[in-house]
Amino acid sequence: MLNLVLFGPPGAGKGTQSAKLIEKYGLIHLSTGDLLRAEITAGTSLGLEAKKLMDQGILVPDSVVIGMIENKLNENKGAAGFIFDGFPRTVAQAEALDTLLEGHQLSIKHMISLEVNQEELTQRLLERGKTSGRPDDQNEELIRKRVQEYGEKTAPVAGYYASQGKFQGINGIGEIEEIFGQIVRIIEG
Ligand code: B4P
Repeated sequence: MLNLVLFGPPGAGKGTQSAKLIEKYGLIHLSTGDLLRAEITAGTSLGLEAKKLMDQGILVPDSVVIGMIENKLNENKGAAGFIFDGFPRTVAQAEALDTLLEGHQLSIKHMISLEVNQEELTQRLLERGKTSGRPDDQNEELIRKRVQEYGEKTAPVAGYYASQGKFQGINGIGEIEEIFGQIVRIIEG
């Protein structure tokens, strides 16, 4: 089973590369960002709470996203593998994911980190904001806040996977196909 974590700051291209990996390897896509936006669209109480935080560029509580991932793992027993996109975003989430996977006799094979500088991230997200309708993509100050949250809470997750020998960093700037080729080489390496 191929279980991957796709990692990187907001706008690094995790969603973009996930779509290509799913097509090539038939993996189940678990994006906590997409799951939270679905809750917001459905108007659930969880979605209403999450929206308040997401609209400020702040991470939602660990317990909320861990619970969502647990449900999805249980719903997809027998899958060819999972791609975790935008999760884990804190060390507590990474530890919880390992525990959940162990309960299913599974583990993460690679943690692939897309490295992109702040200037490029801001450009990409403002560009996406013109069409995505996402409030968190339409304001430069909010984008800066998301990148700051990433630096403070999420970047340490890289060390967690490095200590397990699973961290693989790649340059996330360049042609989408070329970046995808680098990811495939890691997987098939
Ligand atoms: P997410 O939905 O995870 O989204 P993201 O980080 O904004 O984007 P991603 O990296 O997937 O970028 P994409 O491929 O789309 O998070 C949103 C919010 O949800 C968070 O701020 C947080 O509040 C909350 N949240 C989510 N998960 C959480 C968790 N686990 N714990 C707590 N809170 C959580 O690419 C962006 C743009 O760049 C696109 O327009 C794309 O076309 C473009 N692009 C991609 N690759 C490119 C390339 N190589 N060159 C040029 N442009 C490229």
